[in-house]
Amino acid sequence: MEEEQSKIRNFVIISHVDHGKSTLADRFLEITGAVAKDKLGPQYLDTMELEKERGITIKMQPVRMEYNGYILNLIDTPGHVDFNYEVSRSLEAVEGAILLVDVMQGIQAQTLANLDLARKHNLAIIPAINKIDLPGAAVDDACLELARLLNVSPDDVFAVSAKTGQNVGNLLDTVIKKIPAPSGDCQKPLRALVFGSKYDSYQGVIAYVRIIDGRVDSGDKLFLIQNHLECFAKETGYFKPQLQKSNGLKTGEIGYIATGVKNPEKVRVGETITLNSAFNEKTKTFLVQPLAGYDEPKPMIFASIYPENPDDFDLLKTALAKLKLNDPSFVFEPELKEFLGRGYRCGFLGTLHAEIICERLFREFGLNLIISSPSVIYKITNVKGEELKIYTTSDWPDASQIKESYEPWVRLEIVAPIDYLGSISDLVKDFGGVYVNTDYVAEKILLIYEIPLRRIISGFYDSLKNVSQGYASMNYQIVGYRSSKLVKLEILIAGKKEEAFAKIVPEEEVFAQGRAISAKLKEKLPPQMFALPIQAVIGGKVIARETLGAKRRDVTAPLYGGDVTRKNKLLKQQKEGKKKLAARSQINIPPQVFLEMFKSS
Ligand SMILES: Nc1nc2c(ncn2[C@@H]2O[C@H](COP(=O)(O)OP(=O)(O)OP(=O)(O)O)[C@@H](O)[C@H]2O)c(=O)[nH]1
Ligand SMILES: [Mg+2]
Repeated sequence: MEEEQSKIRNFVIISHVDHGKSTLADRFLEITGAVAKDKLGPQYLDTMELEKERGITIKMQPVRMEYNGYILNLIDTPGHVDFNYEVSRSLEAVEGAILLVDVMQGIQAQTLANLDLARKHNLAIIPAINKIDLPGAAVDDACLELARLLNVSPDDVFAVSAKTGQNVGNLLDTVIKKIPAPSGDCQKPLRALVFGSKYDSYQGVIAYVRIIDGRVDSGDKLFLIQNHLECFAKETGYFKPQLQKSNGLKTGEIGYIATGVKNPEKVRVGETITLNSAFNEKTKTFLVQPLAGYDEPKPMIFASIYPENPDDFDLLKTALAKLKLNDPSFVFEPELKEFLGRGYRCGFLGTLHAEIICERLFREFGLNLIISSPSVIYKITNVKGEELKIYTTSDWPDASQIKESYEPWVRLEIVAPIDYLGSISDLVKDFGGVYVNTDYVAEKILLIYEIPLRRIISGFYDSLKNVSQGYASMNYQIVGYRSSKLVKLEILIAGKKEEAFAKIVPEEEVFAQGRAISAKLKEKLPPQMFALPIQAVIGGKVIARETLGAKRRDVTAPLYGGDVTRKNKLLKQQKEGKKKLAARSQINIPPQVFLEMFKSS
C-alpha cells in the first residue's frame, strides 16, 4: 500500500433520526477547517431546501476533510427509515462508522437496524453518546446501555456534545486510530463503485464514486461494465462538500467523476466504472471483475402521479428520470387511466419518502401534480381464478370480478422503555396488530407484533410517538400476504368521481373511513363558486356526505386597490382559470390539496 493510501480514512455517521449526525459533522468540518467558521450554518451538509425546512437529512452527503496529514472522507447519512437505502449505499464506500446515540433517547429502532447493516459490511464501529450538554443528561447510564449493546467496555464509548464540541476532537482522533485505511490495489486497473449520482445539465451524469482499485485521471476513457457504455472522465474531483476539481482520483479515495452522459438512466448506482484500456482485445473481456453492486430497493407503497396540466407529461417524465438519478430508491412506470389521463405509477419506501419526492417535483421542476391516495401492494384472485397484484387504487377491479383479496402484513419491531409497555400494546391492538414476542435490548424492551402494512402507513407512527412521549421507535419488514375483505371506497365531488381520493379499505372500516375522508376534504378544499356535495360511495351507495360551501374569492383583495393594470390582469387570470376549470371538471382542486390528503391518509 502506498504511503498516501495509508493516510486515508473513510467513514459514516449512523444513528436513529435526529440523534445529531449532521451537527456532529458540522463540528468535524470546523475542527478540520474544511469550512470557514463564518460560513458554517447549523447542519451545513443538509444542503437541500427541504432538508433545512424540515430539519432532517434526506440525502447522504460525502465531504472530504484534511486533518493532521490525513484525508478524512465522511459521509453523513439520513436517520429516517424511509431513506435507509441512502445508508446502505454509503456503507459500501467506507471502512468504519460512528454509531451515535442521543443521551436522552438511548438506543432506538434505527440504532439497531443501522448497526446491523454496519456489521454486515464488517465496518469498524466507534460508539458515541451525543448531546451530553443537555441538562439532566444521564451520561453514564447511556454509555452503559450502548456498551452492553455492543459488548464493549463503557470506557470505549465516547460521550460528546455535537453542539458545544465537547470531546469531539478526541472522537476524530479515534476515527484515525481505529478505522483501517482502505485496502485495494493501486497497481490494478481501475474499479470505481458508483454509490450515488446527480444530474448536471452541462456535465451530464456526475457519478459519486469510491475508487476500489487503480486510479482514474481527468480525461481518461472509461467503460461502465454493467451498462456496457463508453464515456470519458470530463472532470474528476472531491466533495468539499461543493464539487472541487482534481487531476484524478486514486485507490481508496471518494470523489466524483463527471461522465458527460446525458441520459440519466445509463449510469446506475452500484455500477462499476473501469478504464476502456482494461479491455483485452484477444479475449474480448475486461481485465476486471465488476463489483457486487447493490440490492434493488423494495418499494412499500405506491401512488399514481399525474401532471395537473396534461401538457406537462413529458416534463414529468424527464423530471422523474433526473430525480431517480439523485434518489435511486423510487420506481416509476407510465400508466393511462380513464379519469386521470397520462401519468406514472410510482413506488416509494414509505409515505415520507413519497411526500418528499412530490415536493421535489414541485420545487425543482415546477410541476403541479395530482397524487392519488397511497396504497400498499394488494393481491386478489379474480373470478377466473387468476392471481393479480394491485399496485394503485385505480387498478382495483370491479367488486363483481373479485373472488378473494389479500393484503401484506409486516413484522413490526418496537423499541421502547419498559414503562410504555401497557400503552403500546393497547395501541397496537387498536390498529389490528397481533402480539408475537417480547425481547430485551440492553435496558429496553423490544416488542414484536404482526400488523397489516396498510395500518403502518396510515398514522401509526405518529400515534406510537404520542403514546410513548416520543420514546418508542419502530422498524418493519413484510412477512407475507393474508386474506382480508377489501373494498374500494370512491369519492364523488359535485357528482363526479375523483379517482385520486379513492381508497382501498377493509369492509368493516368503510363508514369510518368514508366519513373521515369527506370531512378532511371539506376542510382542505377552498370554497367553490357554488355549494357542492362531497360523497363517499361504496358500490353506488352513498355512505357519507359533506357539503362544501360557496364563496366567490376576491383575487384582488390583497392589492389594496392600488395598481389597476395588475388588478385587471388578475381578474383576467381568474376568468381564464374558470375556463380551465370548466374543461377539467366543475371544481377547483389546488395541487396542495392532493399532497395534504396524501399526508393525512
Ligand atoms: N443540545 C444538543 N442538541 C443537539 C446536539 N446535537 C444535535 N442537536 C440537536 O438535535 C437536533 C437534530 O440534529 P441533527 O444534527 O439534524 O440530527 P441528525 O441525526 O442529522 O438527523 P437526521 O439526519 O434527520 O437523522 C437538532 O435540533 C440539533 O440542534 C447536541 O450535542 N446537544
Ligand atoms: Mg442529519
